[in-house]
Amino acid sequence: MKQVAIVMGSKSDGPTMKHAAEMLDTFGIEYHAEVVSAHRTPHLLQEFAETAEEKGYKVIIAGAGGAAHLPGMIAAFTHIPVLGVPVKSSKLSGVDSLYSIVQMPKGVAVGTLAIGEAGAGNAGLLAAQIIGLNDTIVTQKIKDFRAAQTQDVLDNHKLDF
Ligand code: RP5
Repeated sequence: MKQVAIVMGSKSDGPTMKHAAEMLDTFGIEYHAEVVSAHRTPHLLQEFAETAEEKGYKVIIAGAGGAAHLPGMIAAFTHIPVLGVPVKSSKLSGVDSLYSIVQMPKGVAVGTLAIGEAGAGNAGLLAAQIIGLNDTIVTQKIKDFRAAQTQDVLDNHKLDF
């Protein structure tokens, strides 16, 4: 069963959001991915969010750029945790995306990640950590991933210059 949904405002967000997908692949977590635009397909957004629970999603990762209303509007229609990824925009480098996502009104939550690839990757990691709360195999894979990352730094921390 696909426990995570990755949605994005445009196909142009794909190169960023694929980092969330790759992180989920690392932990063997299946996901559904599709384009859902808050502004261009508002009725699809509502239908997606309102049917997310019956589809079995446990976490929704939503990435968008510019006037990035997608994560907040999905959160408005569902109780499922939403992780928002601000995609780097061409005009304001993603600060607009970040501000559009992060400042939610109290009572409707979006967990906002960093701008761009790091945020998308960490959204995938955070989704895996949430899934891992009820999945010991996923949790062990996350522990192994973190240990390998630490070891890689320790093995390469001496500089020659
Ligand atoms: C947002 O507008 C999308 O999330 C995307 O980041 C941005 C630009 O979309 P395109 O014009 O490239 O489709 O809705």
